[in-house]
Amino acid sequence: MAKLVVISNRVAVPKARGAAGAQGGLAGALNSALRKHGGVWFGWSGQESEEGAGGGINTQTHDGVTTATVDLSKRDIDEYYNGYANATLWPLFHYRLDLTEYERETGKGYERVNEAFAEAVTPLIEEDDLVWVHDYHLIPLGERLRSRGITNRIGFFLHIPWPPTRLFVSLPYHERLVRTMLQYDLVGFQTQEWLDSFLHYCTKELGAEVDEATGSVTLDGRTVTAKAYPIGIDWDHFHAQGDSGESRQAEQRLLSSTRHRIAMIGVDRLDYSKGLPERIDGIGRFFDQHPERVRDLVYIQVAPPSREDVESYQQIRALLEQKTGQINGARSEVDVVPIRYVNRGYTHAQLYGFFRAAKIGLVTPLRDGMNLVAKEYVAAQDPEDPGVLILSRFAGAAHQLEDAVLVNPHSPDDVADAIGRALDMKIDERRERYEKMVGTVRDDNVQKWTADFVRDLTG
Ligand code: ADQ
Repeated sequence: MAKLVVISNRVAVPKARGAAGAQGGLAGALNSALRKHGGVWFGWSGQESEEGAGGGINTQTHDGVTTATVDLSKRDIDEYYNGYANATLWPLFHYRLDLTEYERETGKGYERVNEAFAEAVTPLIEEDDLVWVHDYHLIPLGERLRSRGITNRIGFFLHIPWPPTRLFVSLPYHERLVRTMLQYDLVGFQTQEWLDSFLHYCTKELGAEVDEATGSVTLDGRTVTAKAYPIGIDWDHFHAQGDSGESRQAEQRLLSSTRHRIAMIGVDRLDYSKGLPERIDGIGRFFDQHPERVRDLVYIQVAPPSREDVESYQQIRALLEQKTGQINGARSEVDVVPIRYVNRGYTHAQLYGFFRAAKIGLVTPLRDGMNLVAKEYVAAQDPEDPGVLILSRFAGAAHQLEDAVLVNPHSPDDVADAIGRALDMKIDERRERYEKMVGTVRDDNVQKWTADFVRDLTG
């Protein structure tokens, strides 16, 4: 069986046995795929050093999986990571032209780091290895590997949306970027919608020959297959977390602190794509329309900060604090505070407990490649007395979870109506909706996602 070489911006260095449970779904699934095939996981260590990626590779092996990491220089982190990846590609791919920065210098930094990654990882790739590159940080990496004579099968998976052609063409050198993608053998997207946008671009802007039925894209004599592979959660691992004392304690803690009120929960990285201020507006609208229901409902927002070096992320944090403060200021009583805003992360075991205690899960990104929180919320429900998932139509997950209460996250009225519906929903309807969703959450899990991609990459 061919060895697998996984390449991503960051590497989750596997902990020694016993501590492995602390890893998230994606890291766990990639680790198990790497263990199965034997393999290497290459990427940035998360550390800054003066020499950067040229300073050498640090390798570690645990449980049959080798991780190989390089550091980045301050300039690389500024230009490649905070700059082009997170201030240009991330907002653009989430349809936020208003937040997208176009700087030639950061674009050069992006290409420089991709080149340095290719240089560092090439000696690790042996004949017949399968190479799997992840996400928007590393789009041109496959082409950089090809230029070094790597002829192995190379696949790429995009974890975030692919924007419509009309938005995408605002990116300077967009054609150059997409042409590099045609150097892969397999390109994966989360949903058919993002795949369609990609194929549309290839047809209209590159004049490529596209077969929509098979996803094959041919240009200048090279053919790449593009296909949708919806990512899922690690169902077994997540349920094992739910069985722990830590999880039950978290559930009890939430239940006893909310007492007669129904808890509604949101768990998101603090990111403008997650629609947090818009969500708070929807909750505010609900309380405006039903002031008495402040005694029925408490909203808990768990949002640990991320990418704090990027200005738009500092702004979103300030805006969220301001909006939450306004509602709490206007509607709190001595014994009732409508919104609890928690600025930290929790373990998956604790999140499982919170999800189970919360009778409404509110997941309203303005745009999201998939959104695993929606799937985790469903997975954590009590089948006999499940809660209600309110889900944005613009999350990739909405394509699979059609029986959630789907909302337009831009409309405070729509979100407010959905909250009212969820609060009053009878047990029969809650069960019916849950039963329709839980099968796909369980079966279309992260192991299936990994196996499907690797099977197609093997060809
Ligand atoms: P993210 O944008 O990070 O992922 P998501 O898919 O929701 O979004 O995954 C977040 C993960 O982090 C979940 O497992 C969640 O439980 C965890 N998490 C979130 N908040 C947390 C907190 N406060 N404490 C602890 N854990 C927390 C990107 C794309 C998504 C895509 C995934 C996977 O943006 O669209 O679904 O990759 O491909």
